[in-house]
Formats: sequence, C-alpha cells, structure tokens
Amino acid sequence: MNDDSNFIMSVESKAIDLGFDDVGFCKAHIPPITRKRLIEFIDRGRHGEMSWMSEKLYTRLNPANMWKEAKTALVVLANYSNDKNSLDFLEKKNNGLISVYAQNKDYHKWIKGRLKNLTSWILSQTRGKAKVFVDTAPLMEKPLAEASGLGWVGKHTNLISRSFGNWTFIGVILFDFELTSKTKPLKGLCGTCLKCIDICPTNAFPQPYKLDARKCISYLTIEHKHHIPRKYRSLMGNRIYGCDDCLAICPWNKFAKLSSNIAFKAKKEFNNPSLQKLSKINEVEFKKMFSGSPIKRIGRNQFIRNVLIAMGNSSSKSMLPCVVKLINDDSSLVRVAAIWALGKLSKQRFNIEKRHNFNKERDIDVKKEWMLTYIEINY
Ligand code: B12
Ligand code: SF4
Ligand code: SF4
Repeated sequence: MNDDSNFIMSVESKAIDLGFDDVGFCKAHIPPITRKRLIEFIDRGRHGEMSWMSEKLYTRLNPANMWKEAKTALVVLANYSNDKNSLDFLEKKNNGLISVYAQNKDYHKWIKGRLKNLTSWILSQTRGKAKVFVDTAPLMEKPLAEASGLGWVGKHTNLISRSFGNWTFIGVILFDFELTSKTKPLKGLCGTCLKCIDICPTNAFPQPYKLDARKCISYLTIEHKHHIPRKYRSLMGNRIYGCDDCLAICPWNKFAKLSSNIAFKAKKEFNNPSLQKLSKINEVEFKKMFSGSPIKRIGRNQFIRNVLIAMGNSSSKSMLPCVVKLINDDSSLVRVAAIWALGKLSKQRFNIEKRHNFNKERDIDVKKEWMLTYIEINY
C-alpha cells in the first residue's frame, strides 16, 4: 500500500462518521516488556477466578498468537463521559451505585456493530482480511491503544485520553496488511500524582501501574461468582456493580468532553436505584429490567448478593424487612450475604433469626456464615 496517509485519513473520518470519538493505528504487536508484565500478573494469581485469562495466556501475549496473519491494529475509542461524578453518590447509602459504564446499554454490542461496518467499508477500498474485537477476546487492548497514540496507560492501569480523560471504551480491528502511520505513542503524563492509588477503597494496587484484580471491587462485584470474601464486604460500601473511584478521581477528567452518544447516556432507573426496591426483584424481573444491559450477565443471584452487601453497609434499619426476607432465599449466595447484612444492621434481630433458621440450614457455607457473624457481633 503506497498512499497510506490518504487512506488512513479517509478511514479516520469514516470511523468518526460512524460515531467513534478517536481512532489510531499501530503494528499488531505487543512489546516484550508488556508481555512479561502480563505473565507476571498471571503468575502471581492476580487474575483470581478469571481462568479465561490464564487458559488463554499464550494467545493474549501477542495478536499474532491468535491470528498469525495479523499485521496492523486499528484502535477506536468510544467516549462515555457523563456529567455526574460517581464519587458524589458514595454517601447515598440507601441507594446502589452502578458503575458509569453499565448505566445504559451493553457497550460491546454498540461498538462491535460499528466496527463491523467500518471493516466492511475498509475492505471495500482495499484488499485484505480483518477481525474485530471488543473486550472479550484474548487481546491486550490497552497497550494497542497506547501504541496507536490514543492516550497512555495511567497508574490505575486504564488508558487516559487527553480529550476524554478516563471514560473511554476500546475497540480493535486487526488487518492482515501493513499500514504505516506517523502517529507516535504519547508519553505517560501521570507525573507524581498518586490520587488513584490513594483513593482505592480496597488497596487493590500493590504498586502504581499494577492491579491485583482479586481485591478490586469491579472484579468482586462482576467477575467473582462466589461469596464475597468477608474482608472486602464493608469496604464495598454501596457499589453494587463495578467501581469507578480510581477513574473518577483522575485530574485528567477535567479535559473530558461529555459524550453525546445516546447509547451511553445513563438510564434514570440505573442512576442510584433504591436498594430496597432492587432487593425485591426475582429472576424474571431481573431479566426484564437488565435486558440489553451488561448487568444481565451476572444473573439475579449475584446481583442480589451485591445489593445485600450494600444494604449491610447502609446502617439503615429500614432495610431490615427486605434483608430478613432474603435469609430464606433459594440461592445460598443470597442467603450468605443476607445473614452478613442482618448482622451489620441489628444484633438483636440477628440473634432471633439465627435461633429460627440455623438448625434447618443444610448448606455448609451458609451455616458457617451464621456462626462467624454470630461470633463477630456477640463477642
Ligand atoms: C481483565 C479485565 C479487567 C479486570 C482486571 C483489570 C486490569 N487492570 O487488568 C477487572 C475485572 C478488575 C477489570 C475492571 C475494570 N475494567 Co476491565 N478489562 C479487562 C480486560 C478483559 C483485560 C485487561 C488485561 O489484560 N489485564 C491484564 C493485566 C496484566 O493488565 P494491566 O493491569 O492492564 O497491566 C498493564 C499495565 O498496568 C502495564 N504495567 C504494569 N506494570 C507497569 C509498570 C510501569 C512502569 C508501566 C509504565 C506500566 C506497567 O503493563 C501491563 C500489561 O499491559 C480488558 C479488555 C481487553 N481485552 O484488554 C478490559 C478493560 C481493560 N476494562 C475496561 C474497563 C472500562 C474496566 C473498569 C473501568 C470497569 C468498571 N468501572 O468497573 C474497571 C477498571 C478497574 C481498573 N482500575 O483497572 C476497559 C478499559 C478502557 C480504558 N480506557 O482503559 C477495557 C479495555 C475494556 C474495553 N474494551 O473497553 N477489568
Ligand atoms: S475500580 Fe475501585 S476497587 Fe478497583 S482499583 Fe479502582 S478504585 Fe480500586
Ligand atoms: S489519578 Fe493521577 S496517577 Fe492516577 S491515572 Fe490519573 S493522573 Fe495518573
């Protein structure tokens, strides 16, 4: 391909026409130092229960390991910045905090559809093959976005764009032909700032630029399918799906342009919903309420588990009737969280309910929860 710069300019304007906010190109290649860091992350077990990361480690290390013809990566950013600061809602303890990225439609679908359009258009202008990716494939998207000049990976391990701050999704198209772009990667601009590291409620950063996913509330509320480890429950506050603290505190957000994308505009009912109302939803209602939303993926039981942890952290006695109801839920995931929440809200009511329910409980984890909470609040 000779006239790369004209072609690149036309691709860029097509991407913007389709609704993306920024676009760049780089070689489909992950530098050895970055690969080494991914191996270290897995070796230390920092991926927790995300076994899809360790199982596909080799594939994830370099795009060519997934598709050996991959030569060029086109990387797009979709801006989802809104006008609310999630940190302002942490004190509204009777309401749940849903991460900004999940307050409307599932971004995967929106991005993938448009990436496919862009791919068809590109392949109609030139010969070649292509594959599209958003989030779920074993591909390291942040380093590709960085190499494409779209921003830098900050100390909180997310890409920061000079135009959109922290609030961007990344999408990638790999091509089997080479394109030479003049764009240079941006140098990291975190400087001496440590705001993201300091604000993290669970101390999930062992060092700047390194995250232990097992401690991250985003991981605990979304990826962790079992009982939430006791030591993190109080620290979760009212965050019921994902966490934005380290992103929201970043000073680079002051340059963020608000997203005009209607698909990412927060739905009113997902903006600080009442915990009591959420705790009452059954399987059918859950599916209906979160149809088309990324939240649907975690299922009703895991969602109610998160809601109950937030109820326990609310210090609000008005939550008690809803919490007590869930002590006999069919799901042991829900029962454990309900017992913990009850212990946090009322010692007296906890002791009454334990007398009624402990002996009939068959699940070993739930029995253990009764005992541990009993000891914790009585001694
Ligand atoms: C696994 C995963 C998670 C895990 C682990 C997060 C993580 N930091 O890795 C969990 C569940 C915790 C998670 C949470 C979130 N995620 Co996530 N996640 C991913 C996924 C699928 C893979 C990321 C990965 O490879 N991690 C492995 C480790 C090794 O990578 P790393 O932490 O990024 O480590 C790198 C750097 O830190 C750097 N590094 C390490 N040491 C050093 C030292 C120095 C000196 C330097 C300079 C650099 C450096 O090198 C490492 C290798 O590149 C990507 C999608 C994808 N396919 O890439 C989305 C992705 C990263 N997630 C995304 C989002 C939006 C989130 C959340 C904001 C959602 C939320 N609000 O709850 C949070 C943010 C939490 C956080 N602080 O990172 C977006 C980020 C977009 C962006 N602008 O960066 C992505 C790209 C999805 C997408 N397509 O848009 N996520
Ligand atoms: S998303 Fe929340 S819990 Fe996870 S690293 Fe950032 S501040 Fe910490
Ligand atoms: S809060 Fe500070 S250290 Fe963290 S990513 Fe933003 S600029 Fe970098």
